[in-house]
Amino acid sequence: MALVPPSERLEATFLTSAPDLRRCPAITGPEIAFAGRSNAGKSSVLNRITGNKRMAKVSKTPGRTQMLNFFDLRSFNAARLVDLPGYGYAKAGKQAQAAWQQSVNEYLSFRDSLVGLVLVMDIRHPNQSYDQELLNWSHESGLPVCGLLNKADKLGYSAQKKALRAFEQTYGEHNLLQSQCFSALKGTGVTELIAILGEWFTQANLKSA
Ligand SMILES: Nc1nc2c(ncn2[C@@H]2O[C@H](COP(=O)(O)OP(=O)(O)O)[C@@H](O)[C@H]2O)c(=O)[nH]1
Ligand SMILES: [Mg+2]
Repeated sequence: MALVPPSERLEATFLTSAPDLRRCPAITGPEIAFAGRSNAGKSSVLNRITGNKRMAKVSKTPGRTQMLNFFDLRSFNAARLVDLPGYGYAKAGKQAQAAWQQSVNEYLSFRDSLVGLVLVMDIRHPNQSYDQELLNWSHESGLPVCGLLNKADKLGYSAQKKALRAFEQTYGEHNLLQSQCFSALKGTGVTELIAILGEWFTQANLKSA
């Protein structure tokens, strides 16, 4: 994968992993969380926007994939990206999945620093059941969310637009939802996603000032 130009990435360094909300690091600033089904390409998206291979490595390290992983952002003062454990991993037992759900739900419900959620989906089959739950929940709780239709390179241009429109129509009422086609492989949508994250961080800083 080619490196993206500096203006098209967010410099980030791994801070720590936490198994649950109680063991998350002390809050220093706004956080944006990344969620998605296992294999939707969450690690690849994070790697692409940070241009940092080590980041994706952390996101893929066995053990850490079931943790909440925190990354400090250089570009925004005291801001962080949080990689949530991927859901629907078939090989994880029922007990592991339940523990996952609990830690993610607690983080999303009670982490005061959370200012936005990026939901990574495969553009060929977006809006699966837990995606729907997260999207409905973010609507009800007033949390800005970006529905990222990843692996756009797997479809032709018009099929991408069609998938995007269908997804947007499903959530027409959700006024805090932005949708974006993305390709971690090709870099499609990187500038747009970084702009959305920047907007959320800026709004958070204005509120806290
Ligand atoms: N064609 C294509 N493949 C992708 C893209 N993003 C991720 N993948 C592939 O999808 C698989 C899962 O990616 P990964 O980032 O590990 O997914 P995660 O489980 O959600 O973290 C890997 O084989 C990636 O190479 C993309 O934008 N386009
Ligand atoms: Mg991953």
